[in-house]
Parts: sequence; structure tokens; C-alpha cells
Amino acid sequence: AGNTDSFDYTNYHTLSQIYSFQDMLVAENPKLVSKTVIGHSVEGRPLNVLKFSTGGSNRPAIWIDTGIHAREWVTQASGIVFAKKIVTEYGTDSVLTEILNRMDIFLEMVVNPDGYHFTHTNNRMWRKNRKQNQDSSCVGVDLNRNWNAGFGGRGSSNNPCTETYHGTRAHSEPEVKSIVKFVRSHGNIKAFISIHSYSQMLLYPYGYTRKPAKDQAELDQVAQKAVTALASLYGTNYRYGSIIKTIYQSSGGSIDWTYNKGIKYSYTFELRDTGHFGFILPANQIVPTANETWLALKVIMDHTLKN
Ligand code: ING
Ligand code: ZN
Repeated sequence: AGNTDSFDYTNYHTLSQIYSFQDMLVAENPKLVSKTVIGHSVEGRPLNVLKFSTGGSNRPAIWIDTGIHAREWVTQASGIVFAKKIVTEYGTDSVLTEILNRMDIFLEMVVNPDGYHFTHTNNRMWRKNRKQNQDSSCVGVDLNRNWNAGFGGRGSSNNPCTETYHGTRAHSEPEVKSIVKFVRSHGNIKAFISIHSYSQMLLYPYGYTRKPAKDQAELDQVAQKAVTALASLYGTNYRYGSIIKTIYQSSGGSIDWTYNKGIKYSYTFELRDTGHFGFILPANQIVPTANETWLALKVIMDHTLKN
């Protein structure tokens, strides 16, 4: 496709197709969308972030990422749909328009490009990045165990051959460090939403401790509203709650770090389904999944705007 109107949103795409989509969207919407390269992956691929902004300088911002885990293909595919929705809904959807009149949205659609490429060429079930670990022939660090929040604790592994290997030290991986530097230097991010699959859950901190987040009551109320909005479209049922109580104990995750840095609205989605297809979700579910998730995202963004 030579433009984003004829892009096929109903199928999965290679990394280079996603990169082309990003450039087309920027070229078609130069006043609204720009691309920044926040760093490079282990294998040297660009870490692209799309910025959606209607002006101002360093406005309060929403961060959304997809694809931190390579095999969770419906997330990168949904990221593409979200990007297109933002440009089409600005000026037509009152909620999104209000949000973008006062805040910026940053979207990193492929946090783990090396892993994503590897799922197309070698192993569809690859999760981690492609770090060549020292003193091991096993490859990869789990990018959602590499953050400095309970780093190295239960629900992560020091064995490079496991799927939840946390790496040699917190923020050792360029894919993580680039986001850490971006969040720190921006300094005005109000919501940080990291999107995974699968399980149909909306999760908030913490994953590394049973200690409730100090904003637990508010985070829980917003989550309830968000999953209600999500279900309103096709009836898809989501559970919600803290990571540790709702899915499992997990240390070194991104939203625990962002929450501890003061980003109150730190959430993780686990998109469709509940295990029937799992990571291999049929492509005809991409657009419905993205559509329902978008309603939940707008609830969180709208609450962030008003608080
Ligand atoms: N699930 C997440 C994982 O990294 C999670 C669950 C979310 C853990 C947020 C920690 C923080 O294991 C998947 N499917 O990857
Ligand atoms: Zn994941």
C-alpha cells in the first residue's frame, strides 16, 4: 500500500511494512504526527516512536507501547490501528479531540523489533529480545523483567535460557534504556500504558510486591470503567486488578517502574484471547480487538486529562 487508507489493517505485517506505515502516516499528516528515533535495538534497528501533537511545548503526555514481547502479534497490529484512529478521530471524536488539544500521545508500536523480525523469519513463538548473553549459548532478555522495580526478584529468572531472564542488570537492554531515558527527559508523562497479549486483563501496579499501590482505589475505579467501555462493543470480558493478584508475581516490569517514578496512570493490557488461539490470534480478530481496546484506552486517557 502506498498510503494508510489502502493499508491492510486486517492482516499481520512484517517489520519493514510497519516502518513504512509509520513513514506514510507522518507524510500524510505532517502537522499532527512526527517520528522520533529514541534509540536502537541490540541488532541496530531503530526504535521509532510516533508523536501525535497539536502544538504547545512539552505538553502533558500519554505513552502507549505495543510489541515489547515479539510473539504478541495482535499488539503491534493494534498499535497500527490506534495510530490510524488517532489521525481520523482528531476533529471528529470529541473525547480524542479534547485529549489532543491539551496533551500529546506517544506511541511505540514495536518496542522489540529484533524479536519481532525473528518471529517472522525463525521462530513464531519468540518472546525476548535478541541479546547474545555472555557465558551462555541461550539468546535474549525478557524486556518486561529488565526494569528497575523489584529487579531480580520473584517472577523473573537469572537463567538466560528461560523466557523470563531479567538480564545482567536493570536497564541493561537498549530497548528498555531508550524508553527510560525518554520518560526521564520528557518529565511530563501522565499515563503509561504497555500492551501485551493474551489473557483479556487490564492490570495496574504492582507485580513485584503484594503491597497495594497508594492509588489502588482510583486505579481500580478507572480500570472498571475502561473494561466496561471495552465490553460495550462486542461483549469481550476482561478481568482487572493488580498484576500480582490478577495474573502472577512478576518483577522488573515496566509499569511498576513508571508508577514508582510518579506516573500514576500506569496500566498494562493483556489483549485477546483467553487461550484458545493464544499468541496465534487469527488476523480477522485484529481490527475488532483494536476497536474494543481503543474504547478502554480513551477512558484512561480521558480520566488522565481530567485529573
Ligand atoms: N504478560 C506479562 C508478562 O510480562 C505482566 C504480564 C504485565 C508482568 C505487567 C509484569 C508487568 O509476563 C505477558 N503476556 O507477557
Ligand atoms: Zn507480553
